[in-house]
Amino acid sequence: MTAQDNSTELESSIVQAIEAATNVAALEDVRVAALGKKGSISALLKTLGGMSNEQRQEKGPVFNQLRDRITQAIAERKQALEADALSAQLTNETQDMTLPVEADPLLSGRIHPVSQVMDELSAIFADMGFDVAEGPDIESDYYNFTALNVPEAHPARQMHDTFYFHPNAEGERLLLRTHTSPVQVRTMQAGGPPFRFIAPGRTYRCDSDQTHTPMFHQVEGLVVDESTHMGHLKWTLQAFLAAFFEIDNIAIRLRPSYFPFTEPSMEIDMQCRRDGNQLIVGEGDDWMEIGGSGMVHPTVLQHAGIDSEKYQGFAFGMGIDRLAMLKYGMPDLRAFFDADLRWLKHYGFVPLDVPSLSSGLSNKSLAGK
Ligand code: 2NM
Repeated sequence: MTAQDNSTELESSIVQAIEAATNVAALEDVRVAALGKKGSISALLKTLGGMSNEQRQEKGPVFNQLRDRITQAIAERKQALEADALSAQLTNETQDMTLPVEADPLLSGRIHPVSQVMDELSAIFADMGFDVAEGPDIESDYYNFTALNVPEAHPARQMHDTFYFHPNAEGERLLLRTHTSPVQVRTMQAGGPPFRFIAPGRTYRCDSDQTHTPMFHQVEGLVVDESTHMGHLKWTLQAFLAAFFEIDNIAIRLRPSYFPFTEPSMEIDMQCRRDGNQLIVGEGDDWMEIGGSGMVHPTVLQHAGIDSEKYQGFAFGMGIDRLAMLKYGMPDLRAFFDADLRWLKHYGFVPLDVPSLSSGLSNKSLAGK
């Protein structure tokens, strides 16, 4: 038999072995048997040394190409096996989320304080007759800015504040919403007045330091009717803050400010007292800023398809992460998103303690166990 015939036969037997390998370990054995130091292809290449110059010039390229083909075939088979293994794993490890809770909830699993506070917010505002509205995290420039009366040259539109995507097929640059206000516009467009709802959710700004994370959570509220006025706004905020901080009364102060989507616009300050490192809400004669608010700008109502001659309303926005820090005494915002199980065990909530106004918002009786 010539060396040529020999190599053809060798190739087909190795290719067969590659195809027969059903896992990465078996394929590795095939690779070592062929390309390893003592492998069959290595042995074939060694025969070049004993050949005449003429023979070697003919067989050299043939053997080397054979080695390259086998190397490639093994790499391809490896990729396919790894893909199969991953999809098998993904199929086998699915969880049936509809199964009832069986394990003792005290054993593991805690509700993140942000989720807890979102549930508390929803319970309080639901009690005041508010619906909960949601919308997409990925937004258009129109819903995030234009519909909200944010001018073209507003600093928030600049790259350093807003996360923009690359332009899509239509040349449109989508973005990660910088506030939940687009949800208000979408919700108003989808229905008709009167409106009374909150929009809690994730928001994104290109900002990262001790007190800012690039992803954070906001709750915004909106009430629109024929005679909604700032007195309603002030009562709503006061009632919300008292319920949230689980106190009888709290003074608030609406301080003149500017937002493009409201006129007039006011910062919301709440009464507090500083005692060393501790902050006590609803007592004392200090103030702490907790959010922004105002009467919805007529232009925003018009973008939302609402007759701004007939209807008016108020809106407000607050940071959920900050509300959580203030209520539950967590000092560092960045730890919220570190996914550190020790932190979650310490600050998290027991899953079956669902906040409600009747059973208590923050039932911490089982926490820390
Ligand atoms: C804030 C402060 C003031 C706001 C306005 C609107 C909308 F869509 F109705 F115009 N939603 N939220 C608003 C107003 C948000 O956050 C600091």
